[in-house]
Amino acid sequence: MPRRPSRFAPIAQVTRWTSAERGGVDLDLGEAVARVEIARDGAVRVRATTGRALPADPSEALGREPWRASNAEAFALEPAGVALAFDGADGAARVEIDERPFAVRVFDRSGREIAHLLDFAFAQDGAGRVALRAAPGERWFGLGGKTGALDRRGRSFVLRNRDHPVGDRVDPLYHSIPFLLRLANSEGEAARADGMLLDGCAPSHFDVAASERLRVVATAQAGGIDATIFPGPSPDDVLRRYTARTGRITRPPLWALGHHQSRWGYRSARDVRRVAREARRRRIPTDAIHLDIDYMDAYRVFTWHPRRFPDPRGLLQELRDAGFRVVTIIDPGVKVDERWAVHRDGEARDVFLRRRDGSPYSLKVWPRDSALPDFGRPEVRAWWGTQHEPFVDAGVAGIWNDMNEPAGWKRELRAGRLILPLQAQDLGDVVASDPADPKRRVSHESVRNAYGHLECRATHEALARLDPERRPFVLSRSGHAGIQRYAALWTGDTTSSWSQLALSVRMLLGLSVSGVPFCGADIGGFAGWCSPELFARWMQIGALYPFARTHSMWLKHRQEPWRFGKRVESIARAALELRMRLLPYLYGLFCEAEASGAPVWRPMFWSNPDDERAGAIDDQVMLGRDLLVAPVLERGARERDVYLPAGAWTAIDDDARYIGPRMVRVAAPLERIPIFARGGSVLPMRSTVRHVGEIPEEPLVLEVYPGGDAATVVIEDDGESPAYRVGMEARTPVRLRSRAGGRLRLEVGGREGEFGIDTRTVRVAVHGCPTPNSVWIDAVRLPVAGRPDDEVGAIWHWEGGVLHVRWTDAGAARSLEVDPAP
Ligand code: MIG
Repeated sequence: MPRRPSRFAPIAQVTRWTSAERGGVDLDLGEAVARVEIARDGAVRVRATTGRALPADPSEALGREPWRASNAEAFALEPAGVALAFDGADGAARVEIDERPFAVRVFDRSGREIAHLLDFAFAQDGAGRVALRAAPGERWFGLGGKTGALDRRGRSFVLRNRDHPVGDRVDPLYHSIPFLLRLANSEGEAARADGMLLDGCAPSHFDVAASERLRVVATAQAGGIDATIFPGPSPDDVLRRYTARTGRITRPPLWALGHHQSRWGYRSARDVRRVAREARRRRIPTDAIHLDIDYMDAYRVFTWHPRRFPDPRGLLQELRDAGFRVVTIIDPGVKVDERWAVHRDGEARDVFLRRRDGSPYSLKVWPRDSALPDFGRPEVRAWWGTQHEPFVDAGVAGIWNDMNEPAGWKRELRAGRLILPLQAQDLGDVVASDPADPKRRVSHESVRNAYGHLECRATHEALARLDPERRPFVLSRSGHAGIQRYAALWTGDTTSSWSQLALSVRMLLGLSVSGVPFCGADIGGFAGWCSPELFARWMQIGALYPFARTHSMWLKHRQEPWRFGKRVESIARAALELRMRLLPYLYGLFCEAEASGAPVWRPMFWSNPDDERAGAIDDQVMLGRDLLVAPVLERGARERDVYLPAGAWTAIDDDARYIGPRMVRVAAPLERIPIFARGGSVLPMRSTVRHVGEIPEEPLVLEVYPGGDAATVVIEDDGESPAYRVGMEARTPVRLRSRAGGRLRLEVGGREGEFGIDTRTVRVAVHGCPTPNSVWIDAVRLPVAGRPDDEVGAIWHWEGGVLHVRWTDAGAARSLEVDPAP
């Protein structure tokens, strides 16, 4: 909606301050008030607004976790000002408030300034603005999946959820995450990271040192200023604190980590069956099939087309038997249709958004005129959730929430199946419930960015309620800070182009550092024509997206992995088989995200914040701590330069070893995506399967890359239910001690936890291992190729630089020692 620019009046000074309870200080700013608080983990929240009412606590972005107040006490500073300090086991911060002009400075435990907020200003229409100092040399990341370079510095961004095709420079797009992660490298000091959330579900604007080189200016269109500073010093620390506030993902069901096959245009049950059959016949690992809007009856949500999908329950059962889960799309728009129960019921319960004058509101979406639920009210969310019951009951495994910016149009053209939106419609005069205070009606615009988030909340909570034995899976296009609690995000309508393949990597890294670990882009690109080569390259990296879904638009050619010829089909198979083999490692990363907020995809600077070269790289990805992925993103390229940070790195396909930091040029024939394992790592893997429900031939393989020490925990559970939360999981601690050319020791601890695992064979593969002199298990020297039923239950053999040890695993602790040849 075109808005008149707000007229800002600056805040001059603090006229009075008083200690607030629970570790804060209240400031009287004349026309405005502010409160500054320190949480027990060192996060600092600065709220300021005109009028008397501070922005609500908790806001919708925030988890249900209450603010963990510290006992910081305010004290006067000489000659003027006020300070607040706290130092505890989980964190520390000191805040100094300048009285004239009003400014807030935040210092971390070591006394370094990590934020300097100044130039607070407010407008009569409720808008608020604040500036942050940006020192030279700092990099600023975040704001979700924005286009352009991963480092946001030097550009301005709008955060207003919008349905618009992805373009290399398009802004804004579907989701809005007003969170920035700053990385400061200063001469002679260790690098440090910190973060800032500008909370609020009103649209906002970020000028990231674009108009002024040393200043980031954040403007919120409504709700005043609600900024929280999250101290580091490491990027992991920042995300741990940020997600302690905005919430974390819970473990997805294991099938959701498999490959999803989707297309706008799976028009009938027959079509879907055919896709499923082909995937199995061709051994293309696939766990889920998505049904786009085609399955519905005249695009009415929660319906099935009676002729094209006559027996959904039967279809879903049949697919389930073949190892596929089905995810159905649900748009928020409810067809305005007096003869249809869902709409009638919604009307009767007054769940839909209305115009300011109280009249019903509708906009055009696929089912023509549609009404939009007012998700800010808990009873509306509950009503929406209830609509899912027949779907869950029929066996639908997950829900895909599209069009939830929300999107719709004013005018359209229809010709057969073709619907051409002509003019986007904004919800200009629509009123919505304020999610932070549902009794209050506010303009939709002022809470717009939370719309899709709230829909996903309704959906996630409904799935958890309707089927408590299963973990919910929700996929969303729109989102807000905190969306990770409810849904995975995908990047929307991309085009099949090389530049958008590269862009997808940056967008997903952007989302990852913004607290959304479960994210993906349409493999192959949504619109446009995808060449076989592009598909092969897209699949190679797409199979390593945290969320891996092949999807495309109905007007284009079919884009299943077998549509591009035999060669590309086997490339796709290999890529997805690698994903299947990596599943234990990948699942471990999701468990980590649940426990600490750490992203699954990490930019190169993540574990190397001091390495300035790493900070500038956004065409490589760390999949967790130990795998460096260098996708090929250029047409025709058959080699690429890879930046390897300090340490030893081993290519996982040919075991070639490199020592970083250095740039290396590696071969990348079409069949290859260069991937390197960190020296000093143990990757839990398994043999491939066609879907995660299948029992792998080798359930656990520990791939060991010597060259340093490592500690990890292999986590296994039923992959399906939330029972892990009450202890139904198995945790196996693994430690590696290894030095170049020296003796290697791998300690696999005894299995802990309630989740039972049948006795099985575990294989350990030690890469880059010279012919061993001797191999010891639990201090017993093993004969070469002994029998599996030997007393220690272990055998070994050596082949091509890799030592393989197999043992019987009944959950007891084991240690492996390898003595290199003299
Ligand atoms: O305006 O449901 O981004 O993935 O296939 C198009 C049809 C509506 C947009 C989604 C896309 C989906 C499509 N939807």
